[in-house]
Amino acid sequence: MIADLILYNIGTLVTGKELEKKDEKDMENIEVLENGYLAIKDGKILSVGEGEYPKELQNEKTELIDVNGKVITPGIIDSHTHLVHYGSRENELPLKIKGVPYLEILKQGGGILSTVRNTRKATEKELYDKAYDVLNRMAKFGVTTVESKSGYGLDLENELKQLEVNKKLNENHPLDLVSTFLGAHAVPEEYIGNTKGYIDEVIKMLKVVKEKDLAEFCDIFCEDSVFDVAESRHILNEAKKEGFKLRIHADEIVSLGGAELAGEIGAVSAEHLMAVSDEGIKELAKNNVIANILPATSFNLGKNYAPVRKMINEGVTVALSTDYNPGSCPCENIQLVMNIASAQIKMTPIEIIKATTINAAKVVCRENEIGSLEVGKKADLVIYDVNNLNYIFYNIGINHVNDVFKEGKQIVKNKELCF
Ligand code: IZC
Ligand code: ZN
Repeated sequence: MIADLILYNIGTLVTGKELEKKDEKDMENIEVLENGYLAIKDGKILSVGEGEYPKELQNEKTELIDVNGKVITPGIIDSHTHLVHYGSRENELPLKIKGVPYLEILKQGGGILSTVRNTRKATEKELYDKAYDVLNRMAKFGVTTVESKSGYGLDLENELKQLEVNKKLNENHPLDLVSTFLGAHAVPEEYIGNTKGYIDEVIKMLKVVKEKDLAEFCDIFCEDSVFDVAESRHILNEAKKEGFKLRIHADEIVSLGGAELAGEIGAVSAEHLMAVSDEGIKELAKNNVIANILPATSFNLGKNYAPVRKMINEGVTVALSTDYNPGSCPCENIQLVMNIASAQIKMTPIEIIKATTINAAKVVCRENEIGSLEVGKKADLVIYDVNNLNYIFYNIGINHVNDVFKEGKQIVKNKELCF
């Protein structure tokens, strides 16, 4: 077969293909090729290898790109974001700096509830335009797939409005979106003191969201003074009955047992885990729940990092994402997350690439399509303007991505969007 595009002279080609683990705690088990090539046809990987590319893949129509010894990885997957929302919360910054806790600001009617007020007032177009710009910037940082949650409507009309925006962005923007219903993100103002009443509403919303096919996952903010473990179990069980895949904001601030619940209920992933217990880590490992770690949130809240090395030692599958949201983590930059993971969590470059590619693909249940550069998968890839992988983690705080291809089409060229 003849390729549409061949990239050759790739100094370091992290294909992300999973190799057998050396032992249970090995998280560097992905393939890295030296002097590699990649051939692409119809948006998919046709051939990948080391050395000279096979000449039979090429004819006069094949586009050739000399990568000049630079580094390529699979497209980065940001598998936890609150992308679609309106307004911002910098007015809370002085409170945060003075030490007022995140959950206290929420209790006072700020935090998530402030974003809910703004999101309810916003039109679908306003939400769409704001999120579209963010996706553009995420693409420049090397991201090719984004998970996006609702959770700032907290009533049927406005949750659907957010999810419709997810759908339209997925249709119109080159990046792929994976949609999550997070109706149980907080108890809205009109239900304060009547959590049970709101949970009944969420369960009604689940059915409508499913009928309209607007979300694949159901998520919940299982947290002190938000939804407790019993309430979370109840909502997630109902979601499971409706056919949603499950994920949980678990043990972010207070150790409530969210990780244990994720294991018990068969969630795909548990997110945050800054306050996870040792027992919780064991449950994640035993039940193959992915730990989706969001270290820019720890950084921004000035809190501790999730015990990732402990999780890796216990054999837990670890992913990394931004948690982009208007409150705890207004960070669109996955490379900052990767830098923090290296400097603060002591993950190695290869572990971090694994956590943001194939493991993140598992968080969104797309590991058969994306997350590694293997024959038949989508040609989502990133070219970095560096000569070796370590450099990305050494020279921190700048964008090392030079070019991005989504399904074989170039969407970032020389650091600028080109679609
Ligand atoms: O808007 O504060 N943690 N949800 C759970 C968030 C952070 C988003 C927000
Ligand atoms: Zn979140």
